[in-house]
Amino acid sequence: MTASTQTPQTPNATARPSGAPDAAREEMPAGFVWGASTSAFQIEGATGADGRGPSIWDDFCARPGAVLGGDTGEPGADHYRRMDEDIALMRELGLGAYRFSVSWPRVRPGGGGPANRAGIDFYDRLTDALLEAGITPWPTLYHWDLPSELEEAGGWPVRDTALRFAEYAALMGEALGDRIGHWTTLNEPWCSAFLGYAAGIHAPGRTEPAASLAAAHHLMLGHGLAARELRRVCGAQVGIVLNPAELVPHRPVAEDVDAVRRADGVRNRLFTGPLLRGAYPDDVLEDLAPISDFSFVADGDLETIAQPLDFIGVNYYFAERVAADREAAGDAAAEAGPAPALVGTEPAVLLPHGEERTGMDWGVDPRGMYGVLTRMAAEAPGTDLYVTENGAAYPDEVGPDGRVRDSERVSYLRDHLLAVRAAARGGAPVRGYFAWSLLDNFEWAWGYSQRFGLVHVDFATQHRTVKDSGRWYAAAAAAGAVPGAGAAEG
Ligand code: IFM
Repeated sequence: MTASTQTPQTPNATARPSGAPDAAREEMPAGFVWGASTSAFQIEGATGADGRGPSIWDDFCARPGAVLGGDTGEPGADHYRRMDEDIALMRELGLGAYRFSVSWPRVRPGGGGPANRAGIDFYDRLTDALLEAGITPWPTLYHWDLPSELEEAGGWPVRDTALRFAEYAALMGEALGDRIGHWTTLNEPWCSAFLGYAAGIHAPGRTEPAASLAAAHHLMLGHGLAARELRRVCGAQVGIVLNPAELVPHRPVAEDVDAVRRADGVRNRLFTGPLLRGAYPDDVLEDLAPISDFSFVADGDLETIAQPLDFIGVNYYFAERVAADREAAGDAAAEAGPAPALVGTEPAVLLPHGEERTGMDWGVDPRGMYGVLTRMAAEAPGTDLYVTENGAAYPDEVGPDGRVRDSERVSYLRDHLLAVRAAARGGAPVRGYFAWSLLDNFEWAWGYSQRFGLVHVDFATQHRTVKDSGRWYAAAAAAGAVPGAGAAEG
């Protein structure tokens, strides 16, 4: 099957699809990178191919009730076998860069031990094919698929996992480093630590608050060690991808404002403290003292974690309101997320923010994008920022005419890109934007029920159809601008 040929218009500067930048367009800064992101477990499929080992997500999917509909990493978007078709789609969309993740269990199946040449070859071919297509490859080393053997040995709560991660980083640096300009170590370590080891709603599905804090520390230690290894073997730019939370008090009262401080401590400052300043914030250590004494922090760890960052990746989807407790949240309490994800901040509850909701029931609030970028710019002065993920899930369908009219996604992307532009104009050094996601894919505990792609994937046939949002994004990228006003149309 070839990349979608059904789209009635191929975007270019003269023939723009509806909703594309026009006279009211708003230009992005010169040199701005327009990309799209994916991750290995979410799109590759081929979980048993060519010597790939099992990961914690394969194991989690096999647990009854863990993933909606019993969905698994198969078939994904079958990208492992359709890489060429997908690169053709990226060209069709005019992407300047493609952010993908390397599957650790594909290239080093046991986490430690021997490398798997066939797995490395896949990323080698992907890198070459992207470069040949004029698309800059942006690999992420860890997007949540820890090799099962390492979880059996204790997982991220155990220091050894960070050491194995650094070895794996060196392996990939040696394999691809001559062609990679930007590496990212971890994707959203907050999710790995707290959704995986405290809330238990992501792999490995553990509900151990103390272990989740050790996991957060060892993830960051792994980042620091990996950054050193990458610089040693290939000297490329190295960054990390965070998902900073934009938190607002539910009510303008002292209790909710303090609940924001506590939630911000675990969601944001637990990571930015060590990464940017080489220290855990005092109030966070105090809030978390009943759970952990942080004795897992060894001499020298904080210096290792605070490696200089060439850039920071920022993933933003939605903002949240914080209420001091369920009583303070009132009727909204019914909407609260899973309490264990708020390790150390209970009884505070997080609530969706914004009138409009996406398919994930996430609130739509582009001001939060402006907020996280300007805050990160202030906290890490002089460090380049990239929006490494942003997007929305909607229940897209291919119409009888072969089109996917996803005007809500067009609006979402437009409004968030305008917020990015406002942050850049305000002085935040935002150098690029990667839409999440290139393809519809496996949305973790939600299985295949949520579609984030610019490109629709029929998971039964693997047929790809560029959505209206994909054509809109292509036109925006070609123009280097986003519409300034006007409703998005299908
Ligand atoms: O699909 C995920 C991605 O893997 C990490 N960031 C958020 C996305 C949407 O939930």
